[in-house]
Amino acid sequence: MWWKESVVYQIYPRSFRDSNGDGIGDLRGITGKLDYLQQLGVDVLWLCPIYDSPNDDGGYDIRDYCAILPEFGTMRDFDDLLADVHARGMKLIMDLVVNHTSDEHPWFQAARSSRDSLFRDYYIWRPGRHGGPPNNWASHFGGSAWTYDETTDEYYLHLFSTRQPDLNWENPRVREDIYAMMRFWLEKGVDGWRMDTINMLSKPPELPDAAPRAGQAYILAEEHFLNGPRLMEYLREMRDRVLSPYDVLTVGETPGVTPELGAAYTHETEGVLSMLFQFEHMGLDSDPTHPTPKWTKVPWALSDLKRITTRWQQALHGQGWNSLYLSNHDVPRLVSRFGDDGAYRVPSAKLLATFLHTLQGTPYVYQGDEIGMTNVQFSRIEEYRDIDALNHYQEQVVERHRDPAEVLRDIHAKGRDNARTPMHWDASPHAGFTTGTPWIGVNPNHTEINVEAALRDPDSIFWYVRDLIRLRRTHRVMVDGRYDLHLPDHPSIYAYTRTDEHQQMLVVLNFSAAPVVVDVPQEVRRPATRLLLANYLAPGHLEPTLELRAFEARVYLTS
Ligand code: GLO
Repeated sequence: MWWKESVVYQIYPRSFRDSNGDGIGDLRGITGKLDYLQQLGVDVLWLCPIYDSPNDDGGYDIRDYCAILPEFGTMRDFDDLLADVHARGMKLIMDLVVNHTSDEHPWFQAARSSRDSLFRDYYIWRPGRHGGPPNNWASHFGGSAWTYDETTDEYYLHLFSTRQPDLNWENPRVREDIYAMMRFWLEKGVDGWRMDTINMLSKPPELPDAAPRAGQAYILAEEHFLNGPRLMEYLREMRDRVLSPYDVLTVGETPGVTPELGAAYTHETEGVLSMLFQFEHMGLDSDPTHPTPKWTKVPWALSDLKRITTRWQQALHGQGWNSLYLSNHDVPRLVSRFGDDGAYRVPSAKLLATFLHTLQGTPYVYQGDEIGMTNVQFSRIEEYRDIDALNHYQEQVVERHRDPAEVLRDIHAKGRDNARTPMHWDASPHAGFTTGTPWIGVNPNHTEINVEAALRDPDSIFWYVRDLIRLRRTHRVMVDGRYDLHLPDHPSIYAYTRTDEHQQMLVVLNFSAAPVVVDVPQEVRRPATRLLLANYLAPGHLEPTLELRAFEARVYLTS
């Protein structure tokens, strides 16, 4: 499986690089930066949606699955990009967004025109109940998951924005049309998909109410729409009917998946996906008792990160395959969230990269993380673009009269725009992203944090990540080695080994700003253990006692 040896780089096209000065990143912008990506050493690119879309939700609302959004370029530009990627021996995967379409998709236009439309059943319609929506489900972006449609006097379901109606996967014609669309892209030569919210496809047909919760009119009914009754059947059908003749990577976005389910979905022989994105560690710094946990921020505990990571590493070893990620376009910047974006930005970003690249699984680098980009703090809500943040503000400030400064604090800490500000190429006014006016503000710290500066500095995060990627290519144990946790109860050190029949790799990470002295556990003290990589200058051999500085990371190898 080629994708077990790969490192994926995620591109948010709108914010990567603008080639024509309209302030919006585009396909030619990406093609122009392939040398840079190749220099980093990644071999798979994942493009967030580039399809024709009214852009209500950053392109995750698709109007035409087989056309390119004009702001991003043309199909010709796409073909050129794909050819150039392949010519370099790299691969390209797309975003598959098939839980829902845009409300401007011709299927939905037809569906909403009449109850007798041939496309009515492409979506999920229900009559209202007691003058309100059909059930108590909440949308991920706030409010009810149902919108009333006057023309036909029924409600349609949307787990996301009102402009993202959910497709009805029960309908075999929907599935056939999606499969045909997938074949279109496969025939062009794409190398796979990241599958958006793929474990939401199957809803129980009776659409039961979610268990009520005090003070909440609408409830995120995850117990009903995640991993639903026919999900495995649909994914098997997709595998057998579409994917199996092709050697592609599929990665499912699957919130609410346990390691046991994860092992089943990604199983070597019986599985339906190459790998998946589990979400347990994304909830580490949220208050789960709050009605909308994702907007809360609580201190996170290293013991939880160890517990979650260890379970996933062990459950999938020899069974399925992990994806490794700490960031993406939906969550804050990893260094701001799990590291220290102040005094220890560089060492903590390197420590987090070490963690990401030395576990078992396929690492995902989100654009800008390789130079340690940080969260952004816009001071006015008008500067934000993300529908989720804008809805949250509207609900909390306008409808519930909460203090605007407090709500902006939530958005600073957790908002998706933290990851969506333009990529920093250089120190010039728009960070070398565009010659025009960027669609969203550039983080002011680009004068210090940018690609040009990183390439010039031999100690930069960029070169460190490049080294980690190289190690994966030259050390098989990073791909196949079994994971074992050491010092399980240490409050600030995360230590683990990766072991195969030839080698053992020892990773020791100080996840705190305080220096720590730690005795190396007996079981990993082996003669001739040498230092492979570290984020500070460190002795070349493993000593019985280690003195680790703030966010110090060391990787040792025993052959
Ligand atoms: C995560 C997606 C997110 C989209 C959503 C709707 O859940 O990556 O960006 O808003 O899935 O398609």
